[in-house]
Amino acid sequence: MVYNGVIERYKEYLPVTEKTPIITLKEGNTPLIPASCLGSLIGDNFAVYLKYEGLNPTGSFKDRGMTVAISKACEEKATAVICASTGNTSASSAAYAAKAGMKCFVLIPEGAIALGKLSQAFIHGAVVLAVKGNFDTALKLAREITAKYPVTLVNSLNPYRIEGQKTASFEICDTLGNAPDFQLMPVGNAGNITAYWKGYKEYKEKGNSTKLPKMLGFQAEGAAPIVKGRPIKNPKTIATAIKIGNPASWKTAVEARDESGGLIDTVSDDEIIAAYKLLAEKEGIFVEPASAVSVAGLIKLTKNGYFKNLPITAYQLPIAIVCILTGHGLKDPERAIATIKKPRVLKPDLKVILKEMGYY
Ligand code: AN7
Repeated sequence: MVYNGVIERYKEYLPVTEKTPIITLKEGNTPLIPASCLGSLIGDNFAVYLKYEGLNPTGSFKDRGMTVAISKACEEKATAVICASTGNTSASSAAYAAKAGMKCFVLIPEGAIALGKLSQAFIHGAVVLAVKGNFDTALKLAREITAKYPVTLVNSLNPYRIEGQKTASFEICDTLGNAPDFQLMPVGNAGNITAYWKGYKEYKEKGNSTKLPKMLGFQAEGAAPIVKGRPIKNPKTIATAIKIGNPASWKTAVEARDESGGLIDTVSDDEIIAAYKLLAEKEGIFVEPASAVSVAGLIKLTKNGYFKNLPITAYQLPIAIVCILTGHGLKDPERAIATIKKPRVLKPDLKVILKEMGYY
């Protein structure tokens, strides 16, 4: 069967009708990859999977929400959209707006966007407005603009974004045959954890799964408002995608945590980089730093004994753990280059090269 994107696949769960023009780049249907190396780290009773959302059309999970937000904007005859963004939302909105023939404005915090994301917004023809300030400042401005002018906000405050993003939880259930026992993910503006939790609950209500996962969210130590219980004025982390000090969906993230019996914790930048390298070197998966947060969280909880102390008999084995990898590594090539040793430049001499390879 031809795959036509998340709206067609899950339309009975989405706020669309026959009248909705479907603007799609065939997002979704991303692989759930068994992580053998990470699995062995935790123990025999566990199976770890990676939901590789970096394989969406613009390289991040945002496309799931954007197809619904832009399709509905189109249905409502909008001609322009705007978002504030740490990068991925701007890339996605620019691409989907281009497909829909709409104007796209993006407000970005000056100097804080990874190169790949910025290039996407530019090449898709968005009007890129760099603001002196952080993401939270940019989002406030975007909200003010959309309250007064005929421009549709496509940040995750737009409920259609959440609706689209919840399809990732449906895919996980469809692939595993049930919901996982634990789901780990990064938390920035907190729309995605809100979307997954909504999706898991709806799928269970419809009888498509019999359980709900514990939602385990992670923020970067220097940008952890939910963990600290207060907004952070100057958030700091190398994971620029989640450098957010006052998440818009704070309340619903806390609900997801508490209703599921999960947690929201921090990981340090060093832990993020270690997980980033481990994913690339041991699992063959290149993600951006914010996405490595899920795996950094998994390693942290494993070290803390979180999984060791579980009442194993209460579970159907193996216990399924899913880490969400939200964005592709090529989004932030500069971070990858900064993380590795620079290659030495060699003479074009066979002996010299073979020596470097360890064969001579
Ligand atoms: C790769 O693009 O907020 O908790 O403006 O790009 O739903 O915000 C991006 C967020 C995780 C956090 N991983 O998701 C934006 C933006 C990646 C991201 C998140 C983002 P939310």
